[in-house]
Amino acid sequence: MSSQYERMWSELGLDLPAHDNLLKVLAQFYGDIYLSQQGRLRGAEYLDFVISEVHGLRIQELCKAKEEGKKIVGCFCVFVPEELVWAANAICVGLCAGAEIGQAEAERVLPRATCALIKSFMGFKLGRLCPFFESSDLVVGETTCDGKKKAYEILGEFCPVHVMEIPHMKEQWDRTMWKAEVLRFMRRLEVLTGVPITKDRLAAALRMINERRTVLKRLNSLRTAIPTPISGRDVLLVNQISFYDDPPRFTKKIGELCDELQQRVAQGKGIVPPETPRVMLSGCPMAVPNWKLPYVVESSGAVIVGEESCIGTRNIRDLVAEDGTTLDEMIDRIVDRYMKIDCACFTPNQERLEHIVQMCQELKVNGLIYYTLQFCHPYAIESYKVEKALERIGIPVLKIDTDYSMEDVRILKNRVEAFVEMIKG
Ligand code: BJ8
Repeated sequence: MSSQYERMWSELGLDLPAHDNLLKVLAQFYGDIYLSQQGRLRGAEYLDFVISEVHGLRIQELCKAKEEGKKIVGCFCVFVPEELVWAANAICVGLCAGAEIGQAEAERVLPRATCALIKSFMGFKLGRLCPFFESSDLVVGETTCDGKKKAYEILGEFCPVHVMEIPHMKEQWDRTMWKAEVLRFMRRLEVLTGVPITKDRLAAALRMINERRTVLKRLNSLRTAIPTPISGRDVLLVNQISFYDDPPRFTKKIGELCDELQQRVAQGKGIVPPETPRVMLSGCPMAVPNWKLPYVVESSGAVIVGEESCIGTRNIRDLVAEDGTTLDEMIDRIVDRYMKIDCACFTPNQERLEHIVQMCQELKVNGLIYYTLQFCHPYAIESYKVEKALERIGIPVLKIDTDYSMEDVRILKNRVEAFVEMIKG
């Protein structure tokens, strides 16, 4: 792929030798974790293709769109109302934040004791390694956790950044503030693109993103079957790709994959034997290519049947109601939908506990693995309440606190294997 796209990457200003290295490592990692799986679906070819072309064909599409006058808006958080981005005729993309990359550059501007996700996006930017970043005309940050909030101030020295203030409680006042923030974001997008967000444009964007969320809901509901018809690794990948690929294409392809899954379920076929322990992951988001823990879990005799995470159920649980008839009503529907997000940055955050309990029951899990990135206080501290809530319904919990390095794989594997043995019963 390198030679074919080298000119484009160089025009985007990427550090070509370092980027080449990254692609090589990624290809090897993907081969080991994904292509080695037995009994994958035909529909997984789409996933393999998107990943193999994620810095190639997709970037080419973005460059072409830019030539035609479109703007690219990059973001990191599911709190950013992407419907507005599409309604302003811009393209919304998730930015790379899931690899241990550009560490030295990142640690020049950030303390070492910063969560891996933040260090990763800073490293991708300062190391000039992410073509999505380099294509972005605007990066949208948010005041979710303190680490991100302060890191965006620094990131703003290297690219245009718009920071959205995120409420941390769910009182009426918080909703009022959030609506003001949504409107401020809308105006920023209109200035960026020169395209006014009209009622019709917004209605079309709401429909498009709702359709994408709906197909992901269908996927999640199909995997509740026993035996589960698809690996957790593949579902994580589907969720990760949903942040990069063109939404209508993604919806169509995942719809086809679901048709195939439906047949599997009807035939009682699974990706693993029916007695395989079913595990749910919960906690910090796993941005692409963070596949370490899912790989460890699924190579230790368990199967992942759910992800209580932003790159998982949190991003698809709620749709934006499409019954708004005026622009203001539509904005209200967006505001309400995003206020339902139960990120650990909220206090109190009882809904999250209820959602986790509900998911564990619906997915018939044998155990939950609570995953945090080191130095992520919101998720690490909330684990106390999650553990207690699950104790009440008899679901065992294993807590894993890690980063993006591969150094602890052996230790993680030992711990996960012991947990899987225990939940087998
Ligand atoms: S809505 S989970 S995507 S903020 S892992 S950077 S919280 S220290 S990522 Fe998130 Fe939005 Fe919430 Fe979801 Fe901070 Fe924790 Fe790091 Fe985190």
